[in-house]
Order: sequence, then structure tokens, then C-alpha cells
Amino acid sequence: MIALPRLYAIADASCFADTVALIAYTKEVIAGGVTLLQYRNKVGNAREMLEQARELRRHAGSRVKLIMNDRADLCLAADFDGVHLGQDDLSPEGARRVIGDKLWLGVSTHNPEQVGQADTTSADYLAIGPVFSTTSKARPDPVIGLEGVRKARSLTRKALVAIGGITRSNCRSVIEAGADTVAVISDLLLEPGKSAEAFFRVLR
Ligand code: TZP
Ligand code: MG
Repeated sequence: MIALPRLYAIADASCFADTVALIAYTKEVIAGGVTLLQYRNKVGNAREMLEQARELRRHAGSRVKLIMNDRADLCLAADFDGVHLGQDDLSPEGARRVIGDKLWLGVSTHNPEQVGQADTTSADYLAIGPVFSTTSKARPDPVIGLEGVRKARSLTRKALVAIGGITRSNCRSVIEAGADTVAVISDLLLEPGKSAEAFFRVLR
């Protein structure tokens, strides 16, 4: 069982004008206490992704866990610490054949059936959501609410990451519903360092 920090920052490349802005954000959230960061890029090609990911690795330092969204190959190529898979990506066992046993593996789930299924895999953590409505994901699954988080908690003993529409204002309720960690895109963008600090204050 892995121990996750309370806050999981997700840097979505489409939220930044260029790599410089992405790195600036990264440095700020890390200064605000973030130690777990996912790189998500749904539009770039593999070469662009690898370039950005390597820059991230260079600036994040070795104490910060970096997780690659979707791509097990780029996780290895960029010297990341793990990969995060959706329901349409490689299976967890398929990804394990690429990344091995030691790196972290996360799996997105959106309903009780998927939680139950993912619980039987070698995933280190499960993500559940969207908890609240979100504008950060194209074609999001139906909102599951706090009730969905409680249900997921009852179905797995793996580390549970809640995602979707989570803010400094509602994050406490999500942890109280049984999540170990909240994953956040939007509510870290405006003032990354200050927001991260505020999340940690609320979730202490
Ligand atoms: N998966 C489910 S909701 C979501 C993802 C990637 C987006 C979360 O972004 P935000 O801005 O924190 O709602
Ligand atoms: Mg994916």
C-alpha cells in the first residue's frame, strides 16, 4: 500500500501557453508543498510530450513524484515515477509489462463496477470521479457526488484519489467521504503556490 499526500496536482498542458508557463506552474506548486504531480497532455504528439516531460523531471527534482498520464512508454523515457491509466488506455497488467513492479500505477474509475474491477489489479491507487462537475475534461463521465466517493471507499482498500471539480472550498468534504487524496487541475491554476498551501491547510 502506497502512502499518497493529500493533494495531487495535475498539470494539464492545454492550460499553459508553453513549456515555460508549465514549468513556472510546477515550481510554484512544489514551493506550495506539492510532492505528487501528474503530467497530462491530450493534444501534443509523443515527441512534444517527451520533451515537456523531461523538462518537468529536470525542474521538479527527485523528491517530487511525477506521474505520466496515459503513456507507459513516456513514463519510462522521461524517468517519471509512475503512470496513470484511463479505462481506454493499456490495461494495468499491460502497463506493468512496460513499467515493471516498482513504479506507481494509478487507474481511473467512474462507477462501482469499475472500482471493483480495478481493485483486483496491480494498481497502486484508484482514482474516482468526477466527484463534482468539471470543465477540465472532454466528455466527462456522470458526476458521482460525495455518495460516489463513499461507495468507492467501501469497495477498495487501495489508496483512493478523488477527482473532478474539487476546490479549496469543497475538498474537506471529499476527504471526509473517504478519499485519501484530492486531484486538482483548475483550482491550482490562478495562484498555484498559494492555492496549494491553502489545500494543505484545509486538509491537515
Ligand atoms: N478526470 C475526471 S474529472 C477530471 C479528470 C481528468 C478533470 C479534473 O479537473 P478539475 O479542473 O480539477 O475539475
Ligand atoms: Mg488516459
